[in-house]
Amino acid sequence: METKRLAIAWVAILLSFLAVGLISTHQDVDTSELCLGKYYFGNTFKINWYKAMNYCRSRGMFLVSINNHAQLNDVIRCIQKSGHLNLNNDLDMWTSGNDLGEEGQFFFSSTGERVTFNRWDKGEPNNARHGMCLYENCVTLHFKLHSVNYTLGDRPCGKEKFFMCETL
Ligand SMILES: [Ca+2]
Ligand SMILES: [Ca+2]
Repeated sequence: METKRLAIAWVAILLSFLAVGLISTHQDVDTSELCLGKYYFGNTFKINWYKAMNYCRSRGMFLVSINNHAQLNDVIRCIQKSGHLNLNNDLDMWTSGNDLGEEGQFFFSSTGERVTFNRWDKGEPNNARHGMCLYENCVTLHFKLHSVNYTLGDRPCGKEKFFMCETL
């Protein structure tokens, strides 16, 4: 009797593992459709930073983190490949960088890494004030033709912008 109960318990455990396996398979990203098998450039609609985080997670991905030159070069390749800059002179795109946890302490929330890549635009991050008590706590990658060359800056998190997701 005891053995039978144990067997049933084991089967139940096995089935639950299988179920979890099926669910995670379902959420797996089709990397063949991604730029460099890794990046999704969200340049068809603008959303605020929080929604960009949710959007990437809902696709089994993460809001992009750019913490070294290799990562930046891949991101730039994907932006160029999209043709976005053929039609637009500038781009301000959400990354997962933010100082929401503590003012002035910037982390990429998708990886948990501190922002160590010194790619800040001149005068950034400046935690600029917008209105009564709204400051800048979320990080974009910024490009502007003939002036800003893919640099980081802090912006108000509620502002709607393009974004990029990545697989980790
Ligand atoms: Ca800030
Ligand atoms: Ca700023």
